[in-house]
Amino acid sequence: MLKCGIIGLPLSGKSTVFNVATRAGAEVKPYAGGRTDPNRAMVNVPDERFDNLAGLFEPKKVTPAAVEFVDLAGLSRNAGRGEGLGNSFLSFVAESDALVHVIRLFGNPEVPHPENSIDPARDWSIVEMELIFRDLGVIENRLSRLDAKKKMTPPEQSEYALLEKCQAWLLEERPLRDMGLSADDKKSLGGFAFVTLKPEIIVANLDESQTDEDLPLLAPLRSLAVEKGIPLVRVFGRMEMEMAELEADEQAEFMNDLGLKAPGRERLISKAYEILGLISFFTTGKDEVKAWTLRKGQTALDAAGAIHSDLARGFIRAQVVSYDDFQANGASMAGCREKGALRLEGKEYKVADGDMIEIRFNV
Ligand SMILES: Nc1nc2c(ncn2[C@@H]2O[C@H](COP(=O)(O)OP(=O)(O)OP(=O)(O)O)[C@@H](O)[C@H]2O)c(=O)[nH]1
Ligand SMILES: [Mg+2]
Repeated sequence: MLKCGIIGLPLSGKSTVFNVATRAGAEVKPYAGGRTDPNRAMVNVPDERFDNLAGLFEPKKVTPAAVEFVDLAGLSRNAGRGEGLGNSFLSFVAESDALVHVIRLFGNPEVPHPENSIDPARDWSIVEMELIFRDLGVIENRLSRLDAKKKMTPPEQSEYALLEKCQAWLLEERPLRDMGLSADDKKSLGGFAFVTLKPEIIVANLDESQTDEDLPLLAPLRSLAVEKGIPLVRVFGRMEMEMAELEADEQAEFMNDLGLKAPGRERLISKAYEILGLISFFTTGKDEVKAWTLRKGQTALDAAGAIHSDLARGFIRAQVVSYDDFQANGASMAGCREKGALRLEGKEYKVADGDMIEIRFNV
C-alpha cells in the first residue's frame, strides 16, 4: 500500500489535515504533541468512473483504489541533526512514498507558532532544510563506511561517485528530487530512502477568514511552489474537518461559502495519487468491481500479476477497453464486442489510466 506521510512544523495542523483526508478522528490539540507513534488510516481514492461502474454492474462487492495517510509528529529545527524527535520521526518520513507538507497560514492566537510568526515560505524552508540534513547524514555515514574499506569493488566505486554527486548537490541546499537523476541512479539509491527524493505536495492550511484566492499571505508560498514545481493545495483545515461530519446538503452549502468546488479531502487524495505517478485500471463483474493501482508505464503483465500470480504466469492476452470507449459503446461489454471496441493486448502493452481489463490465461 502506498503511503503519504504528512509532515510540517509542530502545530501547523498536520493532524487536522489528516482528519480532513481520512475522517479518522485523530486527536487535535493546541499544544505540540511530542508523540512519535503516527496516526495511520487508509482512504479510498475518489473516482467518478469507478462509482459509475459500481452502479452499473451492481456487484456483491466493490473495492476502490486506496492509499494510506500517515500523520507524523511535528518536525522541529535540527531534527535532521538528531535533536528532539529527530531520528525516529525521520525514519517514518523515510518509509513514506510521498510527502504531504502542511504549512500553517491560519493565525489562531490560542495556538502558539513555534517560530512565533506566520511566515509560510520560511516554514517550508525550515522543514526542507531538515530533510536535506537527514539525507546528508545518511550519505556521510555511507561514504565513511566505504572510506574505511581497504579496497572498494567496482559497484562500490560507482556508488561512491554517485553519492558524492548527491552530497555536493545537497550541500547547495537543494533537494535530490531536483537533481534530474536517471531511473537507474534512483534505483541504485533506493536503499537509502532519501527523503528529498520523494514527491511532495504543499498543503496551505487556511482559516475560514482566508477564503480570498489572492490572499497576500499566500503569495510567497505560491511562487515558491511554482518555482520548485511542487503542487499546492489550499485546505481549510479546521473548517473542513468539521464539515466532514455534516450531511451532504449542508456540506455543499459550506463549500459554497468557502468558494470550493470539491472538498479538500478529494483534492488532496487525487493530487497525492497523481504525484505518486499512479493510475487505476478496473476489473468488473457481478461478483466484484475493483480498481487496481499501477504506476504509470506498467504493463498488462504487471496488471495480471497485481490480480494474481497465476494470471501473470499463465498470461495469454489482456482484453482491454478504455472506460471512455466502454461508455461510448452503450456501457456494455456486449456492445463493445459488437462494435469492435475490445482490444486484445500482449504482455508488453502499457496500461492506460481507466482501462477496463480482463486477463485471458491458462495454467
Ligand atoms: N483557526 C484554525 N486553527 C487550526 C486550523 N488547523 C489547525 N488548527 C488548530 O491548531 C491546533 C493544532 O492542530 P493539529 O492539527 O493538532 O496540529 P499538528 O500539526 O498535528 O500538531 P502537532 O502534531 O502537535 O505538531 C489545534 O488547536 C487546531 O484546532 C485552522 O485551519 N484554523
Ligand atoms: Mg499532530
